[in-house]
Amino acid sequence: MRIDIITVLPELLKSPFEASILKRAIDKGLVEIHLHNLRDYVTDNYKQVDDYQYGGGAGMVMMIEPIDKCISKLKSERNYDEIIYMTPDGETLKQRMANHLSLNENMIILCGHYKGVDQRVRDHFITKEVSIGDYVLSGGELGAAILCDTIIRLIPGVLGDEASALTDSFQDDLLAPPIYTRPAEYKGWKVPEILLSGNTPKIEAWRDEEAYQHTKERRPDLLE
Ligand code: 6GU
Repeated sequence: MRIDIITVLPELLKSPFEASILKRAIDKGLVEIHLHNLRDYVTDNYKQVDDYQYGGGAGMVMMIEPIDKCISKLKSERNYDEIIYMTPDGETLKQRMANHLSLNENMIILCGHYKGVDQRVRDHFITKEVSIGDYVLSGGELGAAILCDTIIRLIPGVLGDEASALTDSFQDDLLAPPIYTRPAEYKGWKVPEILLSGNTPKIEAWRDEEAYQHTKERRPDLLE
């Protein structure tokens, strides 16, 4: 998979891809991340990427020309499955969306900033608009990092234990059951006996029930 991220703040997006699972995925050659600084696509001397909005009103708007230049150059080099715009009024990111996007080969992610982008960018270039939740971020960069994380960890070979992505919270619309490791007793607090029994079918049944109860308590909306 190849992800091209277009941003006015590339520094903000460097560290997530230089650590942990995402770095390992890149090192293994399973994913390529390319950061594009929108200012590199500005022709005027002031390196201006935003301007006042027509009709008046507070806040700057990202201009169409540098975005067009960047997206058009990328599109001339390869085909893209999706051109995503990160915005609070996009479709809310859910596990199902991450699962679908993880099957793609090439994607562009455009990070919104200021008030957002000129509507013509959304009308003519964008194929999907994504929000990461009902709150406002200063820009789309942190949202893009989260979107990339959810997608990349699903690519086969990225996680060491192939089975573990399938047992995550939300993967079957349930929250994860409680987990424990050594010691079996700490300050008198015991690990549930069943987990020490070695009886795999019983352990699985216990985990399923715990996941169900946990979900019913915390996120009953997931069971509807
Ligand atoms: Cl993707 N961008 C911004 N600016 N705010 C958000 C968001 C994205 N998702 C939720 N809030």
